[in-house]
Amino acid sequence: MSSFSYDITGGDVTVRVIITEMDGGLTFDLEVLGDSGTIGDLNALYLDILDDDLTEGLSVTGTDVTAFEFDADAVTKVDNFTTIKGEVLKEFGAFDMGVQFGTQGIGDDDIQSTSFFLSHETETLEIEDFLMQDSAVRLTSVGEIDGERDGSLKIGGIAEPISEPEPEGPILEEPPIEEEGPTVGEDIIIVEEIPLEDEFVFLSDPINGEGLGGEMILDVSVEEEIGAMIEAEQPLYGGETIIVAPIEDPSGEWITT
Ligand SMILES: [Ca+2]
Ligand SMILES: [Ca+2]
Repeated sequence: MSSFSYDITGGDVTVRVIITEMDGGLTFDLEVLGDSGTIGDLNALYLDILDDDLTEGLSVTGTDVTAFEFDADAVTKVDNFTTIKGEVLKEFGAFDMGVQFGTQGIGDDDIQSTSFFLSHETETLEIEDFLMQDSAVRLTSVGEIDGERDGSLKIGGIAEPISEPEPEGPILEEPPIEEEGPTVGEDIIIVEEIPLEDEFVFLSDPINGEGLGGEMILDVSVEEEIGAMIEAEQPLYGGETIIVAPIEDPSGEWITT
């Protein structure tokens, strides 16, 4: 699931927009962040789309959506109370689409967050359609949280990702599993040095060895090598993970050291 987030900030208000690919369309999640203590009632989101031709065939659905407008390079308002005319229009030009939320003012709805789904009748929409495109929000009843809320705002910006777009799906890599023989290498964890005289020692497979008792995988050459080292009273693979059992009862309880 590809997704990216961007912020539109102005007049002490920040609106975060998250665009996520879903079912061939795009989900837009909007939130007035409120970090600054100033909020507003979300009235409309205006967007440019990379390919103007896509404006034919778009449709939008959402709980708070009360109207929308699609018209390449020509959208300056959805409703009279959600117009984007003024400085934002001068700076960014007319938009390709506008989506209106709720009703005017905060009497009926004070929308601090909302979502809608945008789809196209024939094309699959992708986050790239909106990445780095112009974007604007219209808010009314702007003011301090629990304060007067008597301002209004039109703010615009570029849909520049806050961080890199998320890759498609989670990446899960299975660790390689050794087919045969114990693994002796840097993946082995040092747990404890053990005295060797009275113990019967095998190297364990770090993936499969733990708690395996007699079922551990042993390479014949390693077994012989360990046997030779025990005979010669040499230290055995000092500092590496090993499984030990008392020599008098090698099939008894195995301890990972
Ligand atoms: Ca355009
Ligand atoms: Ca409202």
